[in-house]
Amino acid sequence: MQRIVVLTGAGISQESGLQTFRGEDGLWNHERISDICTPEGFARDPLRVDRFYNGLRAGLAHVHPNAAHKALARLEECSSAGTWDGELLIVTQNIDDLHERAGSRNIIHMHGELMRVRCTSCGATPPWHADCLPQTPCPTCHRPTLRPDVVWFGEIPYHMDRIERALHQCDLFVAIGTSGVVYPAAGFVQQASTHAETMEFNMEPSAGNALFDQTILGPATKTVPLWVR
Ligand code: BJW
Repeated sequence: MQRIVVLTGAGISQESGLQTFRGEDGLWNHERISDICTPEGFARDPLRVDRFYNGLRAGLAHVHPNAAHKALARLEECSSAGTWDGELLIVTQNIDDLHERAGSRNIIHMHGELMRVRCTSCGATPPWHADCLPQTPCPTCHRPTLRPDVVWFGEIPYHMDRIERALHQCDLFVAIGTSGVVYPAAGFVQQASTHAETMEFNMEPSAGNALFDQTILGPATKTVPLWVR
């Protein structure tokens, strides 16, 4: 049985029409990270942060999974159908839902999900609704303590125990479309490379490129389907 962990970043959704963070026309070129992507920024101006994520939510409604998302979903399907003796876990840093819409099921959103909100009182993560505001009561505990279900800088990403276990047990670690500058995800290749093969798919070598056994450069919609084929 082959165990594969695939780490995805904003680059896999770029050809669906979603902006990456750090590219030439990246999201961070128009916003200060400290205003949007930190708990302090949200405490200072929750409406501004809400506006930012509402803009991303609106954009998400108009995009579709691309050939790279679909290729990964097909690989998982081969495992369920018994035509491949393997197991695929997608660990995505992305808050979009394009992997799910492509059909992937074994997936961890380590940085949260755009289409959910999180209650800081009870921890519930109900789906986001258009009338959700920072003062809206949580549907579970009724306190007005909802925030975007997004992991900001200084916060601990979700499901780290499960991710660490999967990295420890995998035979192949693949990173797709991530710049390799944000930890802990940027450190996964080092953890996996003690015992597993490692591969990177990107437009250009990422920050951690020297740690990968193999690099495949090019747009993910071309390179990933060729690899999965
Ligand atoms: C294509 C393509 C195509 C384009 N085909 N490829 C100093 C040293 C080390 C660490 C730290 C430090 N100071 C602070 C830290 C920690 C900090 C950190 O890493 N900071 C660095 C910036 C220095 N990390 C944290 O705070 C994290 N928490 C943490 O560390 O807790 C401690 C802890 C952890 C574990 C256990 C115990 C304790 C939290 C990080 C939260 C990140 N959140 C964000 C925002 C969420 C969503 C939102 O607001 O919209 O997550 S930031 C942003 O960056 C987002 C992304 O998921 C993340 C990574 O970005 P990604 O996906 O790599 O996108 P880009 O744009 O950077 O790159 C795109 C890539 O695609 C490029 O390489 C392109 O070439 C490529 N590409 N088109 C293929 N078509």
